[in-house]
Amino acid sequence: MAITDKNTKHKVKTKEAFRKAFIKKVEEVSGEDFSESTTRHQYEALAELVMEEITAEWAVNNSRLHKMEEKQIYFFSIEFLIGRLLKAYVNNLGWDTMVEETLDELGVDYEALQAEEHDPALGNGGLGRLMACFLDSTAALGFPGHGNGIRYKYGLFEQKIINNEQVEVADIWLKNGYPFEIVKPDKAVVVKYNGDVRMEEVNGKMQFIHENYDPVLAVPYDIPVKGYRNDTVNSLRLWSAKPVEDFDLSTFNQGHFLKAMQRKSEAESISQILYPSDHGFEGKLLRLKQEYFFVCAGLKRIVRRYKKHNHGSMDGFPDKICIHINDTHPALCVPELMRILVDEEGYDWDIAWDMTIKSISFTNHTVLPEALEKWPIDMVQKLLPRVYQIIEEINRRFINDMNWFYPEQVDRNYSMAILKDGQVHMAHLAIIGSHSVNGVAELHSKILREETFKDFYAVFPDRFTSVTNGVTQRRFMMGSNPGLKTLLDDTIGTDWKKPGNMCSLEALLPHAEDAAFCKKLADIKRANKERLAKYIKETQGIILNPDSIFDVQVKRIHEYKRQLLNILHVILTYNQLRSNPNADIVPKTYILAGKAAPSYVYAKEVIRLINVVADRVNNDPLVKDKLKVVFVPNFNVSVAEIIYPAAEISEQISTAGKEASGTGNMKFMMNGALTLGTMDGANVEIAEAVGMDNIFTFGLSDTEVYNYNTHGGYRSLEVYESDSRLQEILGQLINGFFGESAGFQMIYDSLLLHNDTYFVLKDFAPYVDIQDIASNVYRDQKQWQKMSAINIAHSGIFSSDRSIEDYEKRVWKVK
Ligand code: HBZ
Repeated sequence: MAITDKNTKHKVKTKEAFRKAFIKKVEEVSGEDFSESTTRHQYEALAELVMEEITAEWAVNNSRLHKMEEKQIYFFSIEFLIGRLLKAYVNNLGWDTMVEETLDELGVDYEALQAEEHDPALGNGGLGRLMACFLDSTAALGFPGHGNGIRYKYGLFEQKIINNEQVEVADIWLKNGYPFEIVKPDKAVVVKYNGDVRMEEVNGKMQFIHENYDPVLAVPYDIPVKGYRNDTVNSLRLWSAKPVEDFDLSTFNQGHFLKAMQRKSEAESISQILYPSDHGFEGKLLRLKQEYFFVCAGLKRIVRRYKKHNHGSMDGFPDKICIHINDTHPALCVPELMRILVDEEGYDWDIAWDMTIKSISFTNHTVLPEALEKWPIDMVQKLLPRVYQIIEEINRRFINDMNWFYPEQVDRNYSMAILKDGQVHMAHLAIIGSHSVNGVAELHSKILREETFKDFYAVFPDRFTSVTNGVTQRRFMMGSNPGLKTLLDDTIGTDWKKPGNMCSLEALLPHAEDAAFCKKLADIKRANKERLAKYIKETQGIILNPDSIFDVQVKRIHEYKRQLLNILHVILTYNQLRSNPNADIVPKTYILAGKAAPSYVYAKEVIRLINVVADRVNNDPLVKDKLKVVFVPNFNVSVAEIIYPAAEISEQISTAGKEASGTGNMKFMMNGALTLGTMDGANVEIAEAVGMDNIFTFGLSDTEVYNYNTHGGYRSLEVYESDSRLQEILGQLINGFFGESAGFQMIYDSLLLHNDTYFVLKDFAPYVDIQDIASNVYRDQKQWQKMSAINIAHSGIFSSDRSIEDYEKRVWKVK
């Protein structure tokens, strides 16, 4: 039942209709009178009403899709970190005021109701969250674009901090059901693993027969992606693995019950768990199965739909379909599409290859060598025998062509092979099989061209492009910072909220000089800080001083992101305050959060250090109110939405050249925080946008880091020996200062014995200096608020609407 006024063409949601429908729905889901209902029932009722409204529009969109009038974009990604959806749906439907007012009148706590939704953690961090922002923007701009991934039974672990250490707890996100998905068993497909391939002549043509394989059923669950106040509803399709038959009956009948059950659990294990590492490649067979699983299932449905529309033919496929692969996890799209075109559709190799390249585009998200996917050849060959043969043929032809065109560069040619050193190089496969390769910020794309993929760039210069990331302002600004949204509406009108129009925020610039406007901006920040302080008090029992600067670093814990640099500086401040408790310093609260991969021992040590320092500092009466340190456990999208609006300093302090883009930096900026960071990733573009006077930058440049690294690194011991502050701090890490059992030898050794790979000590002094400068600017609140306003005014280009428009123009060319 859609809540509509039947007399008008447009859907009109009246408050009264909504109120009645809501009460009725609560009574239906609870079986009780409304007055007896729980928050859970109220959540379920609102979720159902929202879904009823959206699915009606979804059906219309899907039938449009079947007609293939427009080119369709498919995002293939092993992660989609979508966050809670209820409020986003309500806002995108334009129901927000109606819902807020009605619930208020009914005495229903809307925030508590929203908190009933389990935040689906189907991603690790940046790469997965980017996909969610892109889906939101694609729908907001009215483009037909859909996600294709895996419906993990367990998402990213829940992080608890026990005795200062990270403890991982399973994330059972589906335990109470999930109201925003629709399972489509009729659209299930079979994915084939293992087995043998043989050739057979059929009607005078050689055919490849794949037999004795292990079949797994891929069942799609669709989640609607509703555009902001328009009539677009796209889909996020997540695949769940099931055994083809629940029991292998023949085995079962022979009494081999355990074997039958084993097959079932082997099939189900494919979509059981999200791998919790965000920048590491582990090479596990199960992960390879996952990669082929969503690639094979996704392509099957796309091809089936296309052929249905195109009278059974795949001709013209690249004119209507873009397959966009999010890093290399879906790179098997290249051989799988070739397999479909050559083996199943009977195209000649060259034609099929041309179609494949034209259909596929590839985004790289990191230059860290440990994240590069390289699968052992024998693993791929055994698991995917026919796909492997095709990879071999792609590789053979590629090397042949290269040796033909560049006979004098045979070594270089072989270094670009897909198959070498006994491994399948997935990035090479992705580049060779795509028409477009992009990095996610200007600097990152430059590093791809000049270092990581420089040989490929020399051969395919036209394939390389750059699209700077963006984030959806509808979740991270309008949704999470309603005070700021209202202030902007009142100051410059509401047009900035229109999809694709966020750059019109520049109209704020003249107001940056206006004391009354800046006062309002400061009041909003203050209220957001109080909201965060309340959350931290309730969840951790720590009391924050909202008059202190909120200095925030929230992101995955990784050596290259240098949370260590941050905490070493906190220790320095603590030491300074201990020796002079009356020092005239601007009170500061350091807020950190983030998960470490469970097997990443060093990152977990950093978490322990942060928590140990926090314990010590927060319990020392000497520094009371001047210095606080909080590690917020279980950082996820919902926690992020409370933190970003409350931040005043955004810490973006990665070793230059390592952070491909960063997207948290953008979320902070659009909420008025000032960036304190290195010239890395998209920080460089933030600096360009706001001007060097409105950002705090420090540290080595990417070129300096590169030069050190190509000359064997730098001597961290020299820096240590010349800086007494570092000597004291590093000494404290190992001399029992933080308690008998709280030594940090591993961190100490990494900095001094192993030569400080991430240049923490090298950047320490400039970091301390820039922190001092930032604190001093904060003393001048007028200046600070002006800088904050300028940051907001220039944040428009970091909307994912802009990113999607860039992809459209540079890569997909949908129009
Ligand atoms: O992707 C992140 C980048 O670190 C971040 O700078 C960027 O903003 C974001 C979105 O583009 N990357 C990841 O989250 N993960 C990976 O890049 C990755 C790549 C290959 C793997 C595992 C992780 O095997």
